[in-house]
Amino acid sequence: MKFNTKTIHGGQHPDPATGAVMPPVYQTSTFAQKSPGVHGGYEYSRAANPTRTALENALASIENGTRGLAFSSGLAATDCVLKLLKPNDEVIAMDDLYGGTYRMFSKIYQEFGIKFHFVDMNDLDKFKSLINENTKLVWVETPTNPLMKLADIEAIAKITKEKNLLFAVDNTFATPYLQRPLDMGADIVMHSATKYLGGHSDVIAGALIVKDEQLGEKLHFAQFATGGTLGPQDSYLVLRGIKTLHLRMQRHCENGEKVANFLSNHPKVKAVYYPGLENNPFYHIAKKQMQGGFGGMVSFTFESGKKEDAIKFLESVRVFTLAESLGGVESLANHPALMTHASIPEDKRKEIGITDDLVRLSVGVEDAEDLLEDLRQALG
Ligand code: P1T
Repeated sequence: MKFNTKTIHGGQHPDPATGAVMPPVYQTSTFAQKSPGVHGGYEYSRAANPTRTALENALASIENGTRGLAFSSGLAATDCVLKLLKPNDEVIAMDDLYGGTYRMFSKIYQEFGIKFHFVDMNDLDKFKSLINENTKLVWVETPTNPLMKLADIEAIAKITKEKNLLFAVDNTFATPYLQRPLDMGADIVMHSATKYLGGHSDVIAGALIVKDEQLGEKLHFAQFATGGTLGPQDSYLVLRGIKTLHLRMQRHCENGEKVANFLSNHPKVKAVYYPGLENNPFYHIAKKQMQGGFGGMVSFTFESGKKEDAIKFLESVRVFTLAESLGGVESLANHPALMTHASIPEDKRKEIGITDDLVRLSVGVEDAEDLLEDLRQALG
């Protein structure tokens, strides 16, 4: 099956009881047993629920994995991976990450005795120099949130395989429509399904997908034992979102390119961060590992370098909505330093380039002319 067909049919079957084409929302916490321990595969919804199973099968299908797991949020999915580690283990992570992921690593798991190194994964020598006998996990976002940096998944996977390390890729920004990390050698794909997979800004959800069945079993055990599972109604919403992922992503990419080009030619704009621009330092990696476009996320800074200009712009947008999150059909605008990445200390933010005049746009699927006109008036 090809990708677009998989978004609709991957791992899906009509409901065996009624023939319903969409899976019913099995809004139940528990399942009747014939005799103690004798049941039809479902006993308690924290362990498994048929609506969540339908979503998990779809997730595995679109990422070319063997097992998908659905969580109550993207951070719950990340948290589950960290539960594979023990005190004194070390993690090497991309230096640019969603603020909440950085917060979990540095404020929660560091306290449990796990050591984190944050590094630009494009410097493979630096990355290799940090690997030691305690290193267990490598964590990257590509493209990163919010600076749209890319990491070469194949090149990193070659090293992690050699050194026997787990390699997880947060594929939230690209989605499997553009890039399938498991096919490039990653061990775990993570999603904030709140974003493009759900696609309609109406649900908080997360996902993990793996190829290795044993690893899938370990992650499922950690999820079941600690409880961050997705409810049936929310599972249904994400599953419904996935069915139009390919259609939405196509338009997100078209509009993203138009917005990036518009901003690149605007006199008030200094830098535009979008991997689809030919002068972008990550363009060659994007061409290699992303197929079908470059996504709908665009960040930019102001020629003036002033925070006030970014705030004025964000207060002036009308079609874009000033809000956290991304990946829904509607366009959103965000100020990372004050909003999504405020949990990263100011000196760290400055060090990696999250300046106070940085604005991040999640370009939606509206008519591009309306989006460009909105940007024109807000910049004006
Ligand atoms: O919000 P949640 O579903 O828990 O997902 C966390 C998360 C993980 N990874 C990436 C790349 C993300 O962007 C996020 C959530 N991000 C936002 C809410 C945001 O506005 O950037």
